[in-house]
Amino acid sequence: MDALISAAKHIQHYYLTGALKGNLGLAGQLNIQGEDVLRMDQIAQEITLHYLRASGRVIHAVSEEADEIIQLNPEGRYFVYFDPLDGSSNVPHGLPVGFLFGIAKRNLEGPEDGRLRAGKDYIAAGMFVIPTGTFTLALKEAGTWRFHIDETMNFVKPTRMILPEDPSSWELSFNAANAYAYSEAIQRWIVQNEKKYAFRYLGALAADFHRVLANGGLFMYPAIVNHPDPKKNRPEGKLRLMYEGAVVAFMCREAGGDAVDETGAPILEVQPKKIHQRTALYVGSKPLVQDIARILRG
Ligand code: AFP
Repeated sequence: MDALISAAKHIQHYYLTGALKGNLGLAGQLNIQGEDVLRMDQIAQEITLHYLRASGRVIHAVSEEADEIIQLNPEGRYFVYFDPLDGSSNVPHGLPVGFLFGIAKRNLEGPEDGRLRAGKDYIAAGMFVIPTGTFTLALKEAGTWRFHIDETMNFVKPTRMILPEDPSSWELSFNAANAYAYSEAIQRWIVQNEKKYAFRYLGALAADFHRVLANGGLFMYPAIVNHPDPKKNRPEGKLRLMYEGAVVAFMCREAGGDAVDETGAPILEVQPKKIHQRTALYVGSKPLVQDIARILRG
């Protein structure tokens, strides 16, 4: 955890000062000094790997930014699955991005085969919303907690997050511009429910889920199945299972909520077959997720 917290603080520093240094551009651009601009997500990746490697505690890591599993220390105790800078379309604007992670522990009872873990086998999952200085951490069977950064750059004052039962604060969060391409069943659900709740969408999973966790409601990124150009359909969903879907599903479960995929199956039960596996995602207050799950199961 210390390694991840140090990495997040370091990334936050770069992000806050990045606009001044011209670091918030795209790779391949030049800044005003004519130097190559390193993409923020590449910087975030390097920072995170530095701290994970230095900790000596991590056997291997899976990152959004790497094609293969990153082998670190075979003698380590943990597996870390992370996306150090999620929501990159917000970067040029200096708006919130996420650093999402899930942690699993090696088998301590026998040989360890290094297999990819499903969300139900994570021991912790969390997210930093950068550069807001908020950190949400869920520990297995110990709840979901939100911290705020103080003037000494420490994450302090944990508050337990429990999804509110009263629907008056609930929000819906999804990319409304895609709704025409969702399945007919999900389109019908939206028409029946959208007027009951407020609608919010920032385009960065950590920031959008941060709100849903506090206010209740539903974040969804459904499968795209009705695009007029069938090549643009995403029947498997857009978000990544190991370091997006399972991470928020884990935090949500510990806060009393639920999460399912496009088949209505619990996200935490899905066994990843490959590191960058995609998933559709419906996550948030139990009554809404279970209502959707019933529809998805048909
Ligand atoms: P990027 O990191 O590629 O911008 O994707 C962010 C993300 O994976 C997730 O954080 C958002 O919830 C989702 O994609 C937003 O996707 P749309 O831009 O299609 O709404």
